[in-house]
Amino acid sequence: MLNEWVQQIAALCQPDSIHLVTGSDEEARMIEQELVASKTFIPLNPEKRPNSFLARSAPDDVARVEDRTFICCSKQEDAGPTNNWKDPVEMKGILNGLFTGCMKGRTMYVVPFCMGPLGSPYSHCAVQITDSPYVVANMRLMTRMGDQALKLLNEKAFVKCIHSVGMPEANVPWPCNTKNLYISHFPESEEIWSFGSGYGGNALLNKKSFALRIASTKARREGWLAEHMLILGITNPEGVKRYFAASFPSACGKTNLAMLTSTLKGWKVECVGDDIAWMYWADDGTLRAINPEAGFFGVAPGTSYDTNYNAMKSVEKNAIFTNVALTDDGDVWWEGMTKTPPEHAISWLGEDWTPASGTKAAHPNSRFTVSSTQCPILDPAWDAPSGLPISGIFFGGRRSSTIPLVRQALSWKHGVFMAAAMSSEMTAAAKGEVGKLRHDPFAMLPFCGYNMGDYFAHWLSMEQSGRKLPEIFYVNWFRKDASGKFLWPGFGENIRVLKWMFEAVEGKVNRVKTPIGYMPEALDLEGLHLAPGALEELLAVDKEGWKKEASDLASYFAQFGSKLPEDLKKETDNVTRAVL
Ligand code: GTP
Ligand code: SPV
Ligand code: MN
Repeated sequence: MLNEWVQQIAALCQPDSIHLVTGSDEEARMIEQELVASKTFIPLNPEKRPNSFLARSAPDDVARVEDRTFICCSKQEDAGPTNNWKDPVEMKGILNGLFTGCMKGRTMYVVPFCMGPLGSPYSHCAVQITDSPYVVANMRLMTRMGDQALKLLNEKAFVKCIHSVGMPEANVPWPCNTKNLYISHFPESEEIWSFGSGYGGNALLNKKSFALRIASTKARREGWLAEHMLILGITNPEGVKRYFAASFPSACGKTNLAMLTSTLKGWKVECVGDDIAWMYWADDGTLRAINPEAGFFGVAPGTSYDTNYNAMKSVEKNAIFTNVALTDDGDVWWEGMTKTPPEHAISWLGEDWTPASGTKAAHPNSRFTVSSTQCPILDPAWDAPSGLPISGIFFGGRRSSTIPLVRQALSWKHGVFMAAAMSSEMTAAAKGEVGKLRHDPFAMLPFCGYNMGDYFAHWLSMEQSGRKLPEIFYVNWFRKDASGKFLWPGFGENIRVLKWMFEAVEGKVNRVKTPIGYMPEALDLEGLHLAPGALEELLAVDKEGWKKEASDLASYFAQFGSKLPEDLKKETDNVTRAVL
């Protein structure tokens, strides 16, 4: 089956050669050398950062492109108002034209990969065909790929991912074709066709394209959840451990939270995953989560030994860096990595840079790629085939006003409403206007492979008798004061909020009921010095803000028409009434 399909794609793309990727170390070294020869990879100083490389993308291929991302299902209604829809037959016609001969003069790599622990009943297999060795090198760190995955394919159906940078014969460091971008998903035939970009989620089809867009449609059919969520374990001073999953939009804090270094004595966080969770209902009624990935593709800027010690330790060797700056001693640097910037560096654009340049040395969406196994606080059970039981789920966006530091949902329905009502200030993770507030339900706006109204209904349908529903919370680390400074210190101090949620799950009552959910009566702030009045502001119910929030939400929800579940209409009315 695999062979036939590979031959068929090869006949279309006309590569010079075909390379079935095994995942061996020798093969990895060979691909790295090839990438160095083509100047895609700059080897870093082995004394500073062994076996690590820097890649610089084309200046216009730096992030996900949501306006060129398509869901191609037979009925437009199934894609819904928040996705770009194209008729599958029409899209296949366009793609056939673009892919014809698109790999001439290049090698076509065939990458079998497994999302989720090998041998887990919850894992799913796929194969990505790509003409980008950079993609292969990244997938080696981020997925379980090569021979180990090929063995699992057998006769089982696999998701078909086809990717081309769209630049045949090219011998440039970063081939791409950004005039002809198509990141297209066919949920009905479980295919992904991506053309023109070599960057991140546009090209690493294992991640958002498969593990979220295609997987979310599978999950809907089969009664499980494929979510843009980190998974972490929290252990309290008594040694009790609980797992939480949490959803924030792109570049809003998942990797940082998943690797948190606790500032509270006796409390410990361990990392299961930093971006995607697949969750299933087990026979005992618990919700269990696996991390389908095997590595991190994390935001570099802002990452330092102070803010995210464990990420910095993770990338000390065997890492790929994309679009960060190169220091004079052959190491990497990005904004926020050290308090004092280097006196000179080569910017992500390959130009001389000094602190006086007035430009960013690293692109705001520059990233590191590294295997999960290099994370010092990787949970010992991160790879468990049966997944880990989830006690709580929380959501949060980047909101400078209105949304409090933390609150707990009044019920499952209310929790689904809170998540559906999420909005967040846009970041550099996707092409668009950074800082602009937009609705991003469940942090899945760019990643839901079907109608968002149906997705809300799917979440509501999780509430069934015999199930131990996780508690739902909503957080916001990003409130700002009048001068634009963050009111909450964030990072390791977020443990204080995690502690409150952990104890809420255990039934310790330390909360007050408000129109927008339960809020803490008190938080453990020992040893923390907040600005006077900051806590009050962080935990206030801003009536004026919420009035605006509610009316804006009603008009946002209106676009889903009859697809908007009645329960969410009711919840909107409840909040509106309560805050008025
Ligand atoms: P994706 O990989 O795009 O899905 O992003 P993510 O959700 O994993 O975000 P990440 O943890 O990489 O954080 C993105 C940016 O937010 C980084 O620059 C962080 O330094 C910053 N950040 C993360 N957590 C906090 C926090 O608690 N407070 C503040 N102020 N900034 C934070
Ligand atoms: C995100 O944008 O949410 C990411 C990075 O995690 S990417 O893989 O490019 O989607
Ligand atoms: Mn993400």
